[in-house]
Amino acid sequence: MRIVFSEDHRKHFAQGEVYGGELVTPFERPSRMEYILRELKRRKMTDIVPPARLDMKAVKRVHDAGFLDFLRTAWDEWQKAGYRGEILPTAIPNRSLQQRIPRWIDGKVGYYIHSVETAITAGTWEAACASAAVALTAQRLVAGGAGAAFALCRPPGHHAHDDLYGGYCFLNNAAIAAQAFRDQGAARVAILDVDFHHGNGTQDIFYDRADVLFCSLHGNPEDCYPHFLGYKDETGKGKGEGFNVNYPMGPGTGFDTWGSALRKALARIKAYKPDALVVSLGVDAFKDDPISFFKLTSADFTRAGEAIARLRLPTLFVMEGGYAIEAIGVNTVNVLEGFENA
Ligand code: FKS
Ligand code: ZN
Repeated sequence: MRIVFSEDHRKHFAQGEVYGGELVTPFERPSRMEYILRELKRRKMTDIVPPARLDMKAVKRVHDAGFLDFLRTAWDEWQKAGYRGEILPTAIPNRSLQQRIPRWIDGKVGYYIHSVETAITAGTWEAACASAAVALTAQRLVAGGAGAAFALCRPPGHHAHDDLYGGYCFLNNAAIAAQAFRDQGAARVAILDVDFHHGNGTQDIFYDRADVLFCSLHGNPEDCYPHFLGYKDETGKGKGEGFNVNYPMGPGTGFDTWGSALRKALARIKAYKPDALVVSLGVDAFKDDPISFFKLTSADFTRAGEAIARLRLPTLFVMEGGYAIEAIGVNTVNVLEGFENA
């Protein structure tokens, strides 16, 4: 399988994540990529290429222009304000407050963020752009007939909305790639999100559209992040009614339950007859993941890859989460190998 990867992911490494009232070293850290690359090498999956230059027009198909300006200039404005730390919000325009975009940087941070664990630092914009370029380059390979490709993206993307960041995500790599398939002639695109966390950003971006089907397997939002989206009764709106499918599952869920949700999602995708499939591939459904509560084993990830392969669709895998870092390589590559060997 062709793999696309950029070392520029390293430019995003915040020192702090807000977790349980502390500032801890972020779970989403650069070394995650090293574990995945090491395992790819060990299994002789060495067809790894760097991304082409980022096509910003493709990013603008999904993201709001003001949001992109904000991400690009936030660090400079934060410096100019004289702040010494990383960018974290103070006030957020929840419920009864005005939804206007303020002039001052603190106001803009609050306006464009949805989850405060995620800090922006000096290289965040460049790293996020490199990650989107990785997704778009791998998307081109699949559109060009490669059959499948793996976009080894970092930072991840599925929690980013058109104009909101958070949950370690800035640009929605999977959504940008799905939209690129559409813009290059695919009539219908399906997105399968198997990350432990609901892909709230991806859902929201395509919620009122029938040309992109979104199916997500994740922890029940009543029990875990992102808390405020990902319920079963969110089925799409307007033309998009019926084209959003959530499979929330509770603490302790193992492959018996998860695998049958996967089968249902795959059946829904098959019935949709998409021209391409984008898989938001997080491996935090793993039993030892430090911030999740599913119980998948490493072998289960191979089975998931095999099941996805049975759709026989042009498939783009886009890396999302996974924080049990000694196992992240094995689990990720198991999905890819399961897919290839099916
Ligand atoms: C747990 C706190 C959880 C945020 C979790 C973000 C998850 C990110 C992800 C992604 F794929 F985007 F990286 N805090 N007590 O894994 O979904
Ligand atoms: Zn996740």
